[in-house]
Amino acid sequence: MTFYEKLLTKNVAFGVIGLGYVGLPLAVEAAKAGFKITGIEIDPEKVKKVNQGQNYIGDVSDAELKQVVTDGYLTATTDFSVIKKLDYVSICVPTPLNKLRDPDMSFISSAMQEITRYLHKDLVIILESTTYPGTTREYMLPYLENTGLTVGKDFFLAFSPERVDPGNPVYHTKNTPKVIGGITKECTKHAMAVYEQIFDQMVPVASAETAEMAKLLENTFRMINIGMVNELAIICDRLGVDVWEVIEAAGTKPFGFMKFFPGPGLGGHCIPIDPHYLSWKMRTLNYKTRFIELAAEVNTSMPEYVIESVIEGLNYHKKAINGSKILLLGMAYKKDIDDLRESPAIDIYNILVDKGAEVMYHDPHCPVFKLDGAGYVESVPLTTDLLAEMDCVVITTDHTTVDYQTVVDHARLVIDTRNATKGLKNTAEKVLRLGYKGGLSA
Ligand code: SAJ
Repeated sequence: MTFYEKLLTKNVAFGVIGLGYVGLPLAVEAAKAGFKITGIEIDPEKVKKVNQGQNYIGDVSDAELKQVVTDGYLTATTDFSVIKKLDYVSICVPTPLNKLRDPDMSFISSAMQEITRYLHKDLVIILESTTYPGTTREYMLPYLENTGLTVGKDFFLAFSPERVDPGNPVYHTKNTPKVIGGITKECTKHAMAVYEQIFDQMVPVASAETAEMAKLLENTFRMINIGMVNELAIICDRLGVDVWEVIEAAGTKPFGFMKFFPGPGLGGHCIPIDPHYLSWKMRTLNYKTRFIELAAEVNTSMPEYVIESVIEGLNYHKKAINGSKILLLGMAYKKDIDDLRESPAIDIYNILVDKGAEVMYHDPHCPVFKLDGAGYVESVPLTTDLLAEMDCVVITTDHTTVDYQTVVDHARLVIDTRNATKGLKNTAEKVLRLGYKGGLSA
């Protein structure tokens, strides 16, 4: 049976390495498209859950996962040797930064070592993990060509960036346009052949580097604009202008503008991380990516800027941070999710503790978080008595389920880094909003 005949009859064996927030949704969508999928996952707990049809990823439907597993379309294993029998394998492993804020390629490297061990004729390999431009050609291809096989002839290699937006109610894996670029045109064609049966819209581009750069542009665009609007908050604060009103007013422009909002800093596993893959790569080519470095500088300075507001607010009440009782509302990196990765609220927590404050937090989505050194901190129940006891309440994440009018009514001082108290009553003497002190100092 030729490759294309196998394709038409869906007799293509598809593998996904890494069953996380990217890999599991991809595996389920491929299974729903009629492909027999093998999930290759190093965590035996995840393997066990998938094989029992037990979901652990918010964006995956429990019923759909159970269905594709029961119908035999999706199985999971820790055994990489299944690659011998696969026609396709997509790599969906983490690409974090290491302690020096340089790319940590260890996850891709281990996947490549395994794929190389079981590489065979006609295997199609697609990398989905966000990485620096050149990874597919310079980092991954040598592993494979060391076997003596030739790319674009004996095997096919492409890059197709994941665009999963956890919790997005509209855009999911299947209906988000999918960029894809191969090492050769033949690679793009082979990689597209299956993907176009899984995703609603494919966007083939000239090369793997083009696809790698497209993804980095998407997230660097966000990081830089958030940095710009964070600096605007500092500027408006000094000018005595309400930055939130400025942004809403500018947002009425129906073209050529996109709203971003200031915040306590930049969290998450994409936006603060991905641009550093580009700046790292350019450093190796002796080029300084000035916009990225500057935006990173502004974004990472925001927790300290929030602390300045806390000091200003406590000062108004003739209090020092040292010995004050401070409640952080929200520990997750953005609202209505339970993800703590790179959350600026954790930085703010640590700085306040270092300055001698008695700090506690309430987050309905994050019941506990791990301190850098050792130990854990648990979320406290949010009560009016607790609010009344606090010298300062900092709104670090604006989860929808918190009643901010109750917070303002019972707290003595509120530092609002998310404009969550906009339009509420009794804010004048109590609330300092990021980018507009208004109130206290007016
Ligand atoms: N943030 C601001 N101001 C803003 C927007 C975000 O301070 O105007 C902060 C958030 O509070 C958070 C961080 O930036 O701490 C990142 O927020 P995000 O809204 O970018 O959310 P993420 O990290 O979940 O980003 C993902 C990305 N998806 C992928 O990489 C596939 C990103 O490309 C999406 O644009 C984003 O979701 C989204 O739009 O929700």
